[in-house]
Amino acid sequence: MTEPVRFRNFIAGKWVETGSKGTFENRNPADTRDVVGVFPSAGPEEVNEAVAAAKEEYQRWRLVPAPKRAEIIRHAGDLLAKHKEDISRQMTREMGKVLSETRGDTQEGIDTAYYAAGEGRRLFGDTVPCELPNKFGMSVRMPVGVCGMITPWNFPMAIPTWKIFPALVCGNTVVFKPATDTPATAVRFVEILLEAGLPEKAINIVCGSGGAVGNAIVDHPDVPVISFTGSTEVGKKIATRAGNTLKRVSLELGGKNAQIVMDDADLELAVDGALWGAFGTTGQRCTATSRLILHEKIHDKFVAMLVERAKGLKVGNGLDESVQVGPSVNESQRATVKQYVEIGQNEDKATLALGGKELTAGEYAHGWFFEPTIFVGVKPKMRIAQEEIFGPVLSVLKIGDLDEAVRVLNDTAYGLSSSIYTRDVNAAFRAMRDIEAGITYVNGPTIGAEVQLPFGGVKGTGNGHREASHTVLDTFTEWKSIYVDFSGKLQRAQIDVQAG
Ligand code: UN1
Repeated sequence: MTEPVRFRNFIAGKWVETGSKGTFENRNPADTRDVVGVFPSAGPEEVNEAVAAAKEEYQRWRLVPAPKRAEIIRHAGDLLAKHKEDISRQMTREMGKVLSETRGDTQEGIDTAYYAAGEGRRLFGDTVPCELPNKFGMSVRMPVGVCGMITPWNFPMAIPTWKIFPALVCGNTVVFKPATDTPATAVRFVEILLEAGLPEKAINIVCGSGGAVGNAIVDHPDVPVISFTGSTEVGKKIATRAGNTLKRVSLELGGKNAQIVMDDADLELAVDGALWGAFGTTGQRCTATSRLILHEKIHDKFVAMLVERAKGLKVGNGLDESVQVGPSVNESQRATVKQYVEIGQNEDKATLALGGKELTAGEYAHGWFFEPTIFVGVKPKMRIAQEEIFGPVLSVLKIGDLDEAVRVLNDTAYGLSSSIYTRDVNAAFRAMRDIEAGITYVNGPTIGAEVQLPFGGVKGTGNGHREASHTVLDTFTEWKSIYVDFSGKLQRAQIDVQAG
């Protein structure tokens, strides 16, 4: 046995191997005999050090012209592109999704780099006329300071880049806590930022648990912004805690996304969409299709087509290019999936049309595999139609018309992504208007958002912020209104002056 690779945190410009809370191991979910690395487990001491360094650097970085800051981000994009294959392979080893998807994840990071770099020459504000003569008014975006970034394991490269690239272009500095399931990809990302020329103290990575590192970042008085992607439960705790120091908190939380298939839809196309939406990334996307809402006229035919296709999905180690569905990320995630299948059968009394079991024999013996699973006969109030499962489990519901489809789709605590398959343009436009979600696809699955459009959701999915697009800038900048009076005398606004 070779010694596992030891990874380090990067704090206050130095790589540090030790953690005040010891170390933690990261294992390959497709084969847990494979140790991806050993990581320092940090705590509040390291967070304090990281925040102090980021705060100091902020005073220099904010004065670097935005186009210069953006050049570094563009270069980071070039480096991500150069190392795309290695990064993606390590990501598959670390969290299990198939290679074609980890390549897509890295590509999303590259796209985000170039998009954010373009902002270096925009960061638009307004110029507006003033009430008084010889006076000029404008609004400008100012950086906020040290940003605390707490990121999940399901998009280990894309999601950190969604937050960190725009924050840096805006002139902020960063303290980054990645998920403990995907620290290797996060460390690689930090190495790339440094290689691209980012000042050392502008980025700090502090690996460790949510309780020790995450809370210390959230509580820190010198961190004015938190950007978090993860579960609704944790998001609520973060927002509540962060209220004590009046932080701005951008939350990207859970989903219970649905695909509607109307009776006039192209069924082959809709089956392709449902398969990809439900079982891509092993259902571990916040945009995953976890409900399928079928028109009664096509319900039985569609279920038969879908089950047939889902049966053929190849489950396995994502490093094998022929595999389509990887493992759950860890033991507890697979246990959650199993628990929901039991709820579906015993409590909800839905009908299992496919799957439902852990895969444990032969090549699956050392990983967290689960069969692609489909429930039919699901009713809107059942737990498997309401609660986020984050695994390869699809709940199928039957409806009679578009109004009912939209009502059922909206009847959850979440509102991230949604989809409708129809060839009726009127139905499509009504759905686009009436669906309560941050993202709606017409004739496409619920996954696959592009970086130039706002990403986020309504209700329990978030708190009104949007990542990606130019909308992300609202999280990482403060508006400042500037008035320049060039009249050479005191001019008083809001004081009535008699005409003449
Ligand atoms: C997520 O699941 O947290 O839209 C992000 C998509 C991807 C991003 C998903 N571009 O499916």
